[in-house]
Amino acid sequence: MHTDVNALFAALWQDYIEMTPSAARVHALLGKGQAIINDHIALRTFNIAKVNLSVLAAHFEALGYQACGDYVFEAKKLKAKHFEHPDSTQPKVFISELLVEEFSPELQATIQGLIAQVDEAATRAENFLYSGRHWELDYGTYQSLLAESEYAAWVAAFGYRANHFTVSINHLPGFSSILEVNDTLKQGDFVLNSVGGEVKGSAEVLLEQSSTMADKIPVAFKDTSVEIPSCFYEFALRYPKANGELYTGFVAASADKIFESTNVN
Ligand code: OOG
Ligand code: NI
Repeated sequence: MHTDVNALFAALWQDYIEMTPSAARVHALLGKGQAIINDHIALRTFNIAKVNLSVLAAHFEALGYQACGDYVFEAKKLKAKHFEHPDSTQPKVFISELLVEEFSPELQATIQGLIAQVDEAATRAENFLYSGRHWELDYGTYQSLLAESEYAAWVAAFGYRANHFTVSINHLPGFSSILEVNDTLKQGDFVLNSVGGEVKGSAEVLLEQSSTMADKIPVAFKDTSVEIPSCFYEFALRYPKANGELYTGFVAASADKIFESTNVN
């Protein structure tokens, strides 16, 4: 486990930009050379005890993060929690886990077979949250997972790493609305996730979000190398609650659509 929250995020970021070649262009376009404040990052896993949400969360809890919200995604068969640090300038963390037992016996057997290859000690190692895949995977297995769950296929292909970072529009000089951010991205030739509309959420639910569609990068399978969707960039604008403080939670109906930023089409 890391003992320094900044060192953990620096390592997560280094891994993320290798998976997401367009991240540097997004930064150049929106940040104009200035530092960008991240609203949150997200990680994915399976609900198998060796690697479940709590195992990932322990790495953040050791740094002072606390669980603050629970979310359920019935159709996608996922559960999630979000975590906040006492220092509100640190990014929030959204961790989800796939409810493996709700899928076909074939998918369950495949996932159990992958997780059996994970060394339990590795899940507590300092680098676990950006250690990628701990198993062999052939392309045919990836495709059969994809047919049942895009999420299962993504975790099988990429393992443990941030699947997105999120620009805090509240802290982004020169932009006052999410529409301006989206227009700038589209003028820069980025493809936005348009599932349910380019802007997810509203001022009424205190959170507006948008995201790019994931980059495609070559991934080495056991038998071949294929370009598949890797990681994406998200943009979030938070609104104040009645007490004047910015809302810090997530919105399940919006998150449900953000997950689709790693869909193959
Ligand atoms: C997480 C999707 C949800 C948000 O901000 O609502 C999310 C994921 O794609 O793993 O990031
Ligand atoms: Ni997000």
